[in-house]
Amino acid sequence: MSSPAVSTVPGATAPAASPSASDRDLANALRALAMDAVEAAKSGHPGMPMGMAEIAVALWHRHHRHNPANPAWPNRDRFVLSNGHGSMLLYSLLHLTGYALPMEELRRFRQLGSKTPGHPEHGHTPGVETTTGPLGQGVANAVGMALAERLLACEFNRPGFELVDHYTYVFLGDGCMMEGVSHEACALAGTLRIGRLIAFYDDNGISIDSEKGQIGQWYTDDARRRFEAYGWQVLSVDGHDVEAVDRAIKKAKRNKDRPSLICCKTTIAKGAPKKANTGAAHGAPLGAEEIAATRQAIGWPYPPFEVPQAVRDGWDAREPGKRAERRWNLLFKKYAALYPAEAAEFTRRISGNLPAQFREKFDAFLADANQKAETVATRKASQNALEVLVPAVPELLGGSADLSGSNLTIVKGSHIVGREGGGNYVFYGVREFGMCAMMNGLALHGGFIPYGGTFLVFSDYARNALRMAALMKIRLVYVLTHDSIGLGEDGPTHQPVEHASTLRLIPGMDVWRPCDAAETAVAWRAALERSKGPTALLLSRQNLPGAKRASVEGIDKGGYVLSDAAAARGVIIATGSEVQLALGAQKLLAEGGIPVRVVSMPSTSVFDRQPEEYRRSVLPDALPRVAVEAGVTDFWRKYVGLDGAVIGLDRFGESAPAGDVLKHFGFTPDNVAKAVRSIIR
Ligand SMILES: Cc1ncc(C[n+]2csc(CCOP(=O)(O)OP(=O)(O)O)c2C)c(N)n1
Ligand SMILES: [Mg+2]
Repeated sequence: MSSPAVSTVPGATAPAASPSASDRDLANALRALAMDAVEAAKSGHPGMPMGMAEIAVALWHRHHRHNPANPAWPNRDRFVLSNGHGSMLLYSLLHLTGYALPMEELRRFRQLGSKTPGHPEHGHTPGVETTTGPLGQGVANAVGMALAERLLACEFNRPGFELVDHYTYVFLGDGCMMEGVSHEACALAGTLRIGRLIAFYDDNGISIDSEKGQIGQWYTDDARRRFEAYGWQVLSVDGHDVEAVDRAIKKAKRNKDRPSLICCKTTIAKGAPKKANTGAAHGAPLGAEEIAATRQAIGWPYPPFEVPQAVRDGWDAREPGKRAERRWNLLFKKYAALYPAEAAEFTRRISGNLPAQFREKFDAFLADANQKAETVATRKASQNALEVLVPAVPELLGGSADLSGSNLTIVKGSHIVGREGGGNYVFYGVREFGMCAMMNGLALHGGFIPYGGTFLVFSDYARNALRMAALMKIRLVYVLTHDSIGLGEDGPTHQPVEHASTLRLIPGMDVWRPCDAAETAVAWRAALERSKGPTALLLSRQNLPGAKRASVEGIDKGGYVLSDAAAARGVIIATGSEVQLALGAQKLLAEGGIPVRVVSMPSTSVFDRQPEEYRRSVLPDALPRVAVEAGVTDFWRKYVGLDGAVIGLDRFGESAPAGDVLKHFGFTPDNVAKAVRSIIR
């Protein structure tokens, strides 16, 4: 399109031409907003946004395809700020391109109730694709998002209909590079040849330690060779040269079967006369004097939080965004006419709704499992459930951190994701943290419910990703097997003792430790139906007898009376493999004339969410309580009170056959019965 001709009539007053903003202005707007917002907040990180401003111009102004009016458009490019401390860069971009993030919110950076928290929070600020700040995880999230893109494209694209064909862009700094999780996820991204993933490394030679923050004392990796070794395409540019970055992005975009790393040499706090290239600019306000000097140096005469209209117009992405989505909507309409079933399925998948009749189908399996009451390990019961779930719920995307045969996460309907094409099962390799952080990205992308397995004891390796999933309230399922000393011979390195309790302490994490096949099936159902949060399934290695219950009623309440006794004088609360001990103790006590109730408590958080009346009906105030769980005891005090007893393990386990270990530590019906006798009144 040609621009309208401007005729100059001598003597006539021509309307003041609004010159379009230069790249320099676009970048300086980002610089100014970052330094001013940090100054206003008296805290924050101005250096990174100032140093990555030109990279942001090249990407967001020339390539990033998104619609500020609809942050949920399924085929938008994804953008992840893995160096989340530079949050002001993202907030400025979202504000300037036209998201519902008014300047008022930038003025309130880091204040209570603002939309601009210290680090970007998904679900809180429109356009923030994932919560970042814990360094390294954003990169892994991005790998997950890019993998989701590829798998969805394989499943839904048809000739002439590239329904899913977006890119995933991620900014990262030295901190993300140093974090081990970036190795885990990026290595796998290289192996799986996840294309359409483009990472921008803010190579500024600065992080925090030492007076000047000069990184050479603690970080001298050759990032180029490192990523080449992973199988990435690696490009190097001057990060302050918009044209060079633009060319690199074009090249990266053309390479569709390899991820790309663009190493951008930058100067932290570029533009600040005294503080550029110093550690001082990393995480503290520049100060009024330096800010004034910076304005002078970069040629930005405007007051804080004021952006001239031409620069605003330059950044405004609402029109192109609207057009991009409109084009896609048209494409989708034509697709729907030709492929109505696929279109309906795509819409459902993106919406996050489970398939119709999910419950009916699954509940038939559940009722059957309850009736059969087979003796199986709960990890095996989980696999049995997955045999039904995987074909019925195609959004399930499984995997394991190299323990598929132990976690029993793989089923007949599992198709392994390889170097190309689709699949629904990922061999993540021995990368627990990478796996879980990737799962966050997969879930955030939409279209998938990821589940991934490892030993419960190694959930620690991944813990911060679990915490982030809970913080973001996203749906995914951790299959954590070998859930106690009952795993036996592998010994204390492999025997979790504190893990069940510590996972329960993560706000928003639902933990299930089922006692048999029926409880395991209910746990799976609850995990999938819970659209707003992650679930951890803690499963036994060893066989467990099926409990006898007339119906599965009550299991979904997290805690229920499994076996009652008339005129009960106490309650035994147990989880998982210890439920059978409780039942054994109940029998022994009954023989001795002491009737007790047994409560199975597979999920404490779910139980805690029940109405008080229900909770009191299961755990009547008047009855003394004993809790049994092969793990640390503290957590159970809240259920048994100071007068109750807890049979647990406040030390590490031992290497020996499972039966011997359990007996050695007192996990016997006899011992449970003894504890009950000691507390009944
Ligand atoms: C997992 C984790 N550890 C530590 C921190 C604290 N931290 C925030 S930024 C930073 C240094 C990051 O350096 P770099 O990525 O080079 O950022 P730059 O100073 O260049 O902006 C550290 C250690 C964190 N946010 N996350
Ligand atoms: Mg740095």
